[in-house]
Amino acid sequence: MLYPIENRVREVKNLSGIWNFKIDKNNSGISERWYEAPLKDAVLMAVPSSYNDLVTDASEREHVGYVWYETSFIIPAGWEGRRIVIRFGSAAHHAVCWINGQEILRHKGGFLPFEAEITEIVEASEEKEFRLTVALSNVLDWTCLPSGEVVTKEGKGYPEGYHYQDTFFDFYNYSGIHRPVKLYTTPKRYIEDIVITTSLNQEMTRAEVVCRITGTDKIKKIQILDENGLAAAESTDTAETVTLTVENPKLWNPGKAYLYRLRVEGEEDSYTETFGIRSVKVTDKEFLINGKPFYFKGFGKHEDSEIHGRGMDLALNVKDFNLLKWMGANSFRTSHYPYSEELLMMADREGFVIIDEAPAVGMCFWQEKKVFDGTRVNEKTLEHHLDTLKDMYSRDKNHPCVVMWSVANEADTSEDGAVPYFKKVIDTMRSLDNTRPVTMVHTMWPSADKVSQWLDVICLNRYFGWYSDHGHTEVIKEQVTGEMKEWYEKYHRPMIMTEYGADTIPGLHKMPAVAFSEEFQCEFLKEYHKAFDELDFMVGEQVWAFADFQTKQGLNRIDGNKKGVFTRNRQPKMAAWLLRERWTREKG
Ligand code: GCB
Repeated sequence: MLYPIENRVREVKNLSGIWNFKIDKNNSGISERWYEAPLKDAVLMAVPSSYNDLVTDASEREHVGYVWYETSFIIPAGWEGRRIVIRFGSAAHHAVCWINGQEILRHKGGFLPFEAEITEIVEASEEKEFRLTVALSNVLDWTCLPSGEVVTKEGKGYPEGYHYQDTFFDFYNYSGIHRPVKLYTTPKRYIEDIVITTSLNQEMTRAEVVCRITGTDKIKKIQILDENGLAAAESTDTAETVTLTVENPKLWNPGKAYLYRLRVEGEEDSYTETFGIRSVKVTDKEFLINGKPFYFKGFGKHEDSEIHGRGMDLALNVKDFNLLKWMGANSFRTSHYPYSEELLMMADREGFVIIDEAPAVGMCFWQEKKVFDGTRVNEKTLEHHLDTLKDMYSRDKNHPCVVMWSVANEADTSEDGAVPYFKKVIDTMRSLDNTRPVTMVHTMWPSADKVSQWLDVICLNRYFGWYSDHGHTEVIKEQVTGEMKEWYEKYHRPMIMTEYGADTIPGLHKMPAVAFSEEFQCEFLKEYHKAFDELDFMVGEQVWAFADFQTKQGLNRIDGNKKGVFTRNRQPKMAAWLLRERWTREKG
């Protein structure tokens, strides 16, 4: 799947803006065929955004099931004879879309794009307005990623029909059309996809760029352009797969990005894809980018902010990147779902290194309940997981910033049922892409884990001194060291601490430090760092979390998770300076 672009033969119309919106209180809209006529009693809603924090009524914020979106558009006269596609950047979690009452697509999954060709059902005419209706459900069950359960309670003490959406992950189940909705055109014969794979010779003086171009158009010419627009290589080979050679390539490096463009000219269509030339390799103790050891310094993040919820926010992305640079961070993980394409494009340009994570989170009850014994995760979950990996790969494959895939966060990999499940998941990821390492992020302890033999890097989340021995920073160093060594001795893989952090109330100061104070967050992080600095197989540290974020309500969540080094509004806590001091020094 290619990102919609504009050029001589392609146009894009962004439908983002104020749409009509209606909560389907009884979830009866589909059976009552609301899509056949303009929505009645609709209110206004911003697209893209989550709707949850824009409404004023708690029952609307927490509504379980369908909400309806509606807008209208016209097709410009110049689009006559073009192929026309509608594309959603993402919508959480299940979408059904109609144009003038005719169904055009259905999609499951809240974090990746989906599209449908609509050439035959729209026409270019100034007088004709087309009504786009979207029914969007936020229900999560065990066939979804992330998974969830709708809980119903009956009997004494509960109002009739009482139910709510339960989730097993620590972020709010924001819902809505979260990323832009676009109409775009291509010529009738078109370029459907471009897969760019680069490899470098030993001396890094020559790059082979393999381009696989699919679609219905006949390709006439492909060209690699450097940042000055000069051709670095070109070919008129019309085969589906063409290999170009770039002599003395300028490499995409962390913090020092260099981007090439692949311009593909077909008989009718044309598309320009941005890419970078870099190599990624993993040894038993190192993560090498362009042959040099790379140490991940950064965070686990969320797409989350006040008002917008999970809605794409370009200003927020710019602010976050500036804060990351200020701190000397070089990387982040898209915990716990693939972030927007617009954000990855920025990371490509800024030279940020990204661990791209699938939305498989919450598959663990720390052995209180089984997950992989067929009662929860099931065949349909696996099928959807594999489809999601395919879609994630298909969207993100050409981004140089993406250096590793994470197929899941914190699954119970001690269960026997997890073994065939993750074997299939990891194998699928590898068969899609053999140029990037594959990881998954663990909460399991090393002696119990049964799947990491198939991973290239071991990523671990640990909260010693927080969820265990709460408040006791003095145990951290020994516990981190002991456990990291155990993992290393078992698997001999490089390791990244992908989460470590403590909830911190901004402005709460305590001397001596106690939990939740800014001083405590600093002391806590320092103890982890003492351990990291002595372990030669560690290839990174990513603090949990970049900024405070919203979660579901819970006794240990006072208006969300407060482990941010920045507040939700992106103001620094004391720990921001500590990390800046550490990460702007030579080695982390
Ligand atoms: C974790 C999860 C993350 C949570 C974090 C916490 O292990 O991966 O989603 O937010 O712990 O703060 O508890």
